[in-house]
Amino acid sequence: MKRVLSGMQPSGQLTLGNYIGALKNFTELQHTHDCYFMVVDLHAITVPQEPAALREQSEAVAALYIAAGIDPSKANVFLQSHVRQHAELGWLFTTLTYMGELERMTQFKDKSAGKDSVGAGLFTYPSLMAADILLYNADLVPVGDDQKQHLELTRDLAHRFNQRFGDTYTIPEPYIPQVGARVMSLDDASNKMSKSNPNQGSFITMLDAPDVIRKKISRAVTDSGREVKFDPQNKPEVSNLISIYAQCSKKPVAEIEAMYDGQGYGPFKKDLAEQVVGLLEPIQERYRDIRASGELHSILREGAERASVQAEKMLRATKEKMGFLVL
Ligand code: AQP
Repeated sequence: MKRVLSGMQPSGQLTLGNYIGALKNFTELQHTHDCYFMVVDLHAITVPQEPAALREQSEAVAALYIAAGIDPSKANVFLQSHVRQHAELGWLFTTLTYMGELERMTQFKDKSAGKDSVGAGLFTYPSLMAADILLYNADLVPVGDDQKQHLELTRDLAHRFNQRFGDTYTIPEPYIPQVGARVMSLDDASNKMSKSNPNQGSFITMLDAPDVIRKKISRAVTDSGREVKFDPQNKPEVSNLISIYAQCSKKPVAEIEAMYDGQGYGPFKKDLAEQVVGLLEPIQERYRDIRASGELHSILREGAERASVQAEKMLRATKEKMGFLVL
């Protein structure tokens, strides 16, 4: 069975972008692959987090994984910080990564833009991400389009390690959806939807109440025209909303365009909001049940125990090859 690994940062509430771009794929892959799905809390602290919020969001992300359909008896669900090997292998891979490679990363450029000072961890984040993936010798990594560059670096680092120290790591492949790989922000279609955007109206979270979703979609930026037409070049905002509609309703884009032909944006946005509410409401119900059940901690403990066994094997093999005295 091929192995899958992916994670999401508890740096806020998961968004519809996180769901469409990645989480939805997690739930599909668990039936055919040996899956490891983490909450990457060590990554989240690469930008400042309020401790109580970090703890709450870590639990919320794990509960949303399960509410979205990940079955913890099939897939390993755990927090990154509960498997200590991540931090250790992360350091080893930091020493194998070149400064120039990290300087080229667009996520670092975006997140550090305009800031007087940023933590060194934000810069070395891709080395830790490489370690996360290679620690389990993953074959496949389901991610949104924004993570493609980090995954390329992971592949380069795996090659580099294998060449320098002997064949050890599988070269992982990205698994990026054809449609919905980059859901854009509701207030500015030139930026991707992000959970840490300070403008709450720019994203829909997976836990937003139905009325909040309706309000956010009614206020979503469109253009001065009235044609519901998929044309990302000339109508990026409307095209983004059509993509979301297509993902939620499973209807082809052409059918959506035909449904709203000549009607303007009002009826389209109204129905889009109902589509999103219809997608998220059952997930939210399961989420509340999971949080109330008190089972989350034992699921996470068991997931981390299973993941640690696998992680320790790769860490030992790596250390031996690099010349550490492993007793
Ligand atoms: N807008 C998006 N469209 C499609 N996929 C997306 N992903 C993120 N945003 C979109 C995918 O979701 C997974 C988890 O991402 P992450 O939490 O590790 O960090 P991120 O990519 O930086 O996501 P955010 O929401 O923008 O978080 P913040 O604001 O904290 O940086 C990844 O597979 C990502 O590709």
